[in-house]
Amino acid sequence: MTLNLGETRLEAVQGDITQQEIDAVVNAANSALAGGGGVDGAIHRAGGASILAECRQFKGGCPTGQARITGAGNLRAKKIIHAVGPVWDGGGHRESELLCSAYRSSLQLAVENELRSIAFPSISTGAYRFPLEKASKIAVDTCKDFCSEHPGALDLIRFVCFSARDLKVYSKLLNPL
Ligand code: AR6
Repeated sequence: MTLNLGETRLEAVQGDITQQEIDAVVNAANSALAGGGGVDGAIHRAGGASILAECRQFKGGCPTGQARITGAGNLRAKKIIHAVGPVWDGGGHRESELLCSAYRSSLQLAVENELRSIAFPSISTGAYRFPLEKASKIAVDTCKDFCSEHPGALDLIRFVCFSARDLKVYSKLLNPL
């Protein structure tokens, strides 16, 4: 499913985030930037040890709702943007605001680094248990808002869904009808 917003294409695909040929791949990281399971584990495994070595340069890691950028090691991307989403804790602990901020920080870093295409996993919806319906709406709405505020700054925003079920949810949100 594809949605064109000015010069930026938003698309949802099913796939593996580590296999994307794109300028920036977003990692669903933890605030220690220490590696882990899920997307984080897959990226560090496929990308090689240089990524963790670069992450260690960020003393204090990265606060929830923010993002940091490193090289992409062996991945077919120019850069990795490590975004830290919130752990879902019932919804009353600023989870939505922090998730929005994680997407926004990632997009901002991409633009600052002259990266024109970016692939997101569904941040916080795995180990961090953020409900997918809510999280995907925040993801798409935040990206749409960013595109209206920064027209032409990005060519492509891709949502990489791990499962067919996730793809269905994102596709619905990108369908303008
Ligand atoms: N490609 C695309 N999506 C994937 C992949 C993949 N290779 N692997 C999993 N997903 P998660 P979080 C999906 O847990 O919830 C780590 O330990 C997955 O099905 O990776 O933000 C970190 O170190 C789910 O839909 O990220 C943190 O401690 C989505 O990606 C913590 O987990 C996100 O799941 C972050 O948790």
